[in-house]
Amino acid sequence: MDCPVTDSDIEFYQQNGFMRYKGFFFKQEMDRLRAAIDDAITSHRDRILGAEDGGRSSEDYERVFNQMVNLWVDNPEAKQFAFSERLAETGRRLCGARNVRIYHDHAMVKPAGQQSKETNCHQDAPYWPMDPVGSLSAWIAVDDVTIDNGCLHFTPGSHKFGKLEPIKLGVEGESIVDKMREKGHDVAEPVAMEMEAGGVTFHHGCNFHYANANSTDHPRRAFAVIFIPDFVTFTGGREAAGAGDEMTAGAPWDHPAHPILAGEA
Ligand SMILES: O=C(O)CCC(=O)C(=O)O
Repeated sequence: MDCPVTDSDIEFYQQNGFMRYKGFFFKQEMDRLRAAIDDAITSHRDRILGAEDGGRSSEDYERVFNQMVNLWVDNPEAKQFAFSERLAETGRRLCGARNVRIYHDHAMVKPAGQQSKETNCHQDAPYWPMDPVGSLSAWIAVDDVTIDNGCLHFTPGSHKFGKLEPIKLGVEGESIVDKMREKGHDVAEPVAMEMEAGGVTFHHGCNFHYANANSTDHPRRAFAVIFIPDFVTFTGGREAAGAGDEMTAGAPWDHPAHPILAGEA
């Protein structure tokens, strides 16, 4: 397996809480993934997450993006990417785990044009039933992503603030970076992660990140996979695969809905 991670990548990730790999996948592979996402979104509209999901409550949420989770369960094409050993091994090395499991995958299609809204600056970790922090996302650019169509922006070093209060995604003006600056914290300027289709960024669950509204004429598609390191436990309650009742709060993640994708069992 041709895993791109070097020692200096690991150091960069630990310092900054993100890492970018341009050209991680071939463009032709993204043609397949794009078709799989379009098919999933059009044929399973009932599974698009809306205002009620996980505290992300907002009537405007679908203008931020149309989001669908766990495509891997019934979409073999999407599963090839969600279960990519090279992707998982890259995440595993960056976060320094013995192994990583999948939490869930998700397609995020940011609609084009005037109705599009920004993805507010937020952390992911407050929405995840996990402790300690350390889980991370791999975010695959399925289309070319630019500042204008909603590439991600990461805030260097912000993961070191740890897990903070969740903010309301889709609510105008809600921003974790603004909240922290109002409290007098020194927060770095975010950096834009423009890249062509096939590029992948990895980000720590506590990194502050956002994406602009998509002001172009075409939807912006992304496919992300969240990895749980072996040292992270389940904190109980509701979780994305609906397996929370079959797991033990305070214990390591161990359930067929969250298989190990890289590293030793
Ligand atoms: O794709 C987006 O606009 C936001 C993605 C995001 O917040 C994430 O993957 O954690």
